[in-house]
Amino acid sequence: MTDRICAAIPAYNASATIGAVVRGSLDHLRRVYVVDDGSTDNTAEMARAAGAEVLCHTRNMGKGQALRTLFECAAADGYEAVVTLDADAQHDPNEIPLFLSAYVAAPSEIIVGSRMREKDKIPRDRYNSMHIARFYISLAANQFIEDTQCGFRLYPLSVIKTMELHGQRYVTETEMLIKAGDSGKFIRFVNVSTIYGEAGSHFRPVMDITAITAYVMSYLTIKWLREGIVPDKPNTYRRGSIIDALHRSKLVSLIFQFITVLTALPITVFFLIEFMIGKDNFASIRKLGVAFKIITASTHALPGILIVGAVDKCLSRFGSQKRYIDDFIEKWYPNIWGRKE
Ligand SMILES: Nc1nc2c(ncn2[C@@H]2O[C@H](COP(=O)(O)OP(=O)(O)O)[C@@H](O)[C@H]2O)c(=O)[nH]1
Ligand SMILES: [Mg+2]
Repeated sequence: MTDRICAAIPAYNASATIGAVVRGSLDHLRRVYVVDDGSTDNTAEMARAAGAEVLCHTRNMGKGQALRTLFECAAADGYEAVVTLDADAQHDPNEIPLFLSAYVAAPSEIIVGSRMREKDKIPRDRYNSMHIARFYISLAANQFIEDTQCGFRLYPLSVIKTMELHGQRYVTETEMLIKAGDSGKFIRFVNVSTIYGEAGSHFRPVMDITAITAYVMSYLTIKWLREGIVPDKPNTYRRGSIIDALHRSKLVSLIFQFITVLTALPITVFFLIEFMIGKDNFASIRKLGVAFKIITASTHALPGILIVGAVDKCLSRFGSQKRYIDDFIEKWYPNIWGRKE
């Protein structure tokens, strides 16, 4: 089986850690691909010295583009599936066998590492953003996904082939979960260790969270516009469908996302009314058995995050340790699936 699966590591300025990640991965898989994404340090040399096959982007194109390059390369070399790991040693390569066993049981499902077993190790602000992201991504993917932001995953390339990928930077990983889930595929998870070490992050909290939120909102808008009028069809994605057409051009995608964010609050009320009047529309929501009222309320609470966050910041200036934001997020973005973590 290790002949059919390879490791794939997107890397950007990761010279301190990439060697160990590559060597650790080679203990479990015969081939490791690294995309050096325009690094300004010697990431490529370190990866090569550790035994990886290295592809180089001439400039930094972001994690999403690096993943696309890795998928293309693995597919061209005849692999069936890839295990992706972060380059900054946040994932323990010795946990690769967990993914391989899960793949044997379910060869056509994306398998996501979940760090929620040790969620207290996640910095609280990152956890909060993951919690909100999970609420909406799970709605779009028609199922509860415990950890939507972990880069330690196994992707069967047959599943990747069923979707067009347009997301930039960190959006791509969200896009893949949504499109797989919303075309009717189950997304599996395996528990992995939660490691927050020395390495810094390239994740830009405001920009990258905004990009992910805007993408998910734009996706849900199209999904729910369709589900509002087409009965009994919870899975709305198919390769080449309207959502792909709207994201093919960067400019159109940007305008479309901007409009959906601006209109998110009134359009959710419109969807709620449609939901209350209809009987077998919004099949994905009805199947989940959740009240659309909660989703509408949560969406209207989104601006509250900025306000409560600002209040916490002000209070902390005066030496207060109180964080109202944590309770706010737990309350307004509940686990409506009732699944245990
Ligand atoms: N190829 C490429 N990979 C990136 C880039 N930014 C991040 N990564 C990869 O994505 C992983 C996770 O990114 P990181 O910045 O550590 O985000 P965090 O772990 O979510 O805080 C890194 O370890 C890299 O493997 C980028 O610009 N290009
Ligand atoms: Mg990291």
